[in-house]
Amino acid sequence: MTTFETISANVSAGRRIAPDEALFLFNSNDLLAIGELAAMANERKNGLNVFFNVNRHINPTNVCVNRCAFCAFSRTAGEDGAYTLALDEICRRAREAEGEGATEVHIVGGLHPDLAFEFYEETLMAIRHTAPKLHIKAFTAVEIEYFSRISGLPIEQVLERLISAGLGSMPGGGAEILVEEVRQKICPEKISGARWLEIIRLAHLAGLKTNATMLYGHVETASDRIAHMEMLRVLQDETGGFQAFIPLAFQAENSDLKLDITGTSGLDDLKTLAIARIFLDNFDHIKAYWIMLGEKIAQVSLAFGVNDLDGTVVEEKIGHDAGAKTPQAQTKEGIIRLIRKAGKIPVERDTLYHPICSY
Ligand code: V47
Ligand code: SF4
Repeated sequence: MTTFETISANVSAGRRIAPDEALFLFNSNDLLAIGELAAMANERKNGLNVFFNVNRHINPTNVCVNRCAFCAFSRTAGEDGAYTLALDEICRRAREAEGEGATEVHIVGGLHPDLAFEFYEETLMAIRHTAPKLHIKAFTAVEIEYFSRISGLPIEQVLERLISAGLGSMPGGGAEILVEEVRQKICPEKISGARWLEIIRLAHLAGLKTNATMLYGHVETASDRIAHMEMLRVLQDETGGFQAFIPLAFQAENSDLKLDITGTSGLDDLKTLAIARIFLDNFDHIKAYWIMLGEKIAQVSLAFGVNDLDGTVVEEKIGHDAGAKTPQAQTKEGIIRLIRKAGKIPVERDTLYHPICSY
């Protein structure tokens, strides 16, 4: 029989916990006990170090043919508020980021009906030319699949060409909840969960590191969250290509999902991050994205198994179009302060988790 004591014994001994044990934790409200287990699992991997990076997000376009029901960021071409940045403007932002000490640019956008695959290659090449010190983390598995469709090239060739053009790694977006029944409700036009996993698998085989996200706090159940994490854990066993797992707290404003909620609760946020740390024993990093969590919950999460705080960001559209009340940027000093005041050691990292400097 599963009890908290049997789970605790497994985690203490460094044994992997089973999906039904994760469900037991989701059904428990003993947040502090769950947090203590997660903190133990994290300290074993990372000690007191908490990573952060100095980065800038750029969303080249919000025009998207998918129009996922949860997404308040996307627009149809020609609609009020639709935008597409010129290549010059993308480069200007990248150059500015590099000048301000960023080491990474994070680029994701909508699936534009009229831009050719070559535009994305040119974007990478132009950034590499204009801001050569920046690592380019760009394009979700959903975008990669779209590039394959619009170019007629197989996924392997799309990845190869993007890598040649300067792609350094991929973010973890587009995963949402990988369970098909949930996807049909929140993003029926999006690639299936199985296809998302397959593209990430091919990216890992091509030598790219990626992250994995989980959009939670909408129609999904605790079992769906566990099934999602289980699929990631299986793929990670095979490829080892995931760096960080990032739960994304759903921001409910301006979404077409008619839900009776205004957002996730602090208790659910912390429990989800802590259970992720315990369950995903083969992931080195659990990242708190303060944009969606709020700075205070993100800071408290450092005592609940989290070891990475993302990031300086500078300009954020996806969460803020959906009502996020956080600022759009953090200074490096602000992040260092949040981590220090949580009793941890701030470590600036590059995208691939090489330490740059401890504070
Ligand atoms: O895929 C969209 C999510 C993702 C909403 O890999 C929403 O380092 C909450 O993936 N409420 C894009 N989330 C952002 C993303 C990301 C962010 C930070 C770091 C990394 C990384 C990746 O944003 C989308 C979708 O899952 N999203 N709408 C919303 N209303
Ligand atoms: Fe498009 Fe991504 Fe928004 Fe879905 S979540 S509508 S794919 S931008």
